[in-house]
Amino acid sequence: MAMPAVPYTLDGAATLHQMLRFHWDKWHAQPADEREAIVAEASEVLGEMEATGKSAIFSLLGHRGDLMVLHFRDSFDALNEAEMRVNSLRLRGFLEVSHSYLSVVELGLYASTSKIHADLAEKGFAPHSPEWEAGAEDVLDRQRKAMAPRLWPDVPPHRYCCFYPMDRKRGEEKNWYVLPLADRQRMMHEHGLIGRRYQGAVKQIISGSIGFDNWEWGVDLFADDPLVFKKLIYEMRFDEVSAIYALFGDFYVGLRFGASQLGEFFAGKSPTWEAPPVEDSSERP
Ligand code: 76R
Repeated sequence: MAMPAVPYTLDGAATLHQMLRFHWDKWHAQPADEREAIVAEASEVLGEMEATGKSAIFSLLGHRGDLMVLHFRDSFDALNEAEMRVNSLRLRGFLEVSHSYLSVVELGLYASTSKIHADLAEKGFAPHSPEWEAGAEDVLDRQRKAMAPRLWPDVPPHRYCCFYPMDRKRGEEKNWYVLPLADRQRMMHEHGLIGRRYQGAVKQIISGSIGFDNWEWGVDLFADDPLVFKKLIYEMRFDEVSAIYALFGDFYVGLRFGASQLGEFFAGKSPTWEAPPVEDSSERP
């Protein structure tokens, strides 16, 4: 009996990265009291979003934008609401969206997919039959509950963020998508072993973007030392799944700061970072 080739995934927060370019010349042409009022409004609105733990502001290094605003939400509807709140700010008149990325937080279940298939087959269910689908949904539902904190994350409170999109190769010679599930499972296991050695130094959030954006995944790494990004990504390049099957897009590296510091930022200073207080998540829906 041919088993499905697709690994199960657990899908969580709707995720939007907004990369924004700031029009400094236009800004400096504004009277000081206007600028102050515009910053006060932006600090208040973005401060409210930040206090939920689900939105964060970063100062981007380099030419791909001045700011990155990251949002995790419960639905695409809530994500669009966040986007529209940013759009409605007076500050938006000085900001141009230089790039954005839409994805959904994803936990790939390479480790357990073949076990789930084997259990269902042992019960005599045919792949994709209603009993098969119901049995799989049962297991996934339990995993979804156990993994809830990782599926619905707050933005990790670290100073540096490294975001980039990725594909798995679909070439004539090397094609991830035609490999047997067992081979992909083995390679993803080895990938995970490297990653686990960086636990504590880096927090990674993988989001899936097939059907949503131009690449297949978004990778977010958060750390208090930016060199950790280079070391981790370099080490992974030598690992089979990255060496052969990984394709990368543009990298965005940002420094986190608080909405209350927007005044400093728009006065041309690089704000320092102190993790802002976040409302107790147990009080949130
Ligand atoms: O079995 C396991 O333990 C693996 C858990 C795991 C999955 C499923 C995992 C662990 N990742 C997974 C999926 Mn990852 N990851 C990246 C990059 O690829 C590169 O060379 C660089 C980009 C980094 C730095 C990284 C870090 N990972 C994925 C996927 C989806 C692929 C798919 O489903 O086919 C991609 C594209 C991807 C890429 N990964 C880890 C890390 C780290 C640090 C870990 C360990 C996390 C931990 O255990 O706490």
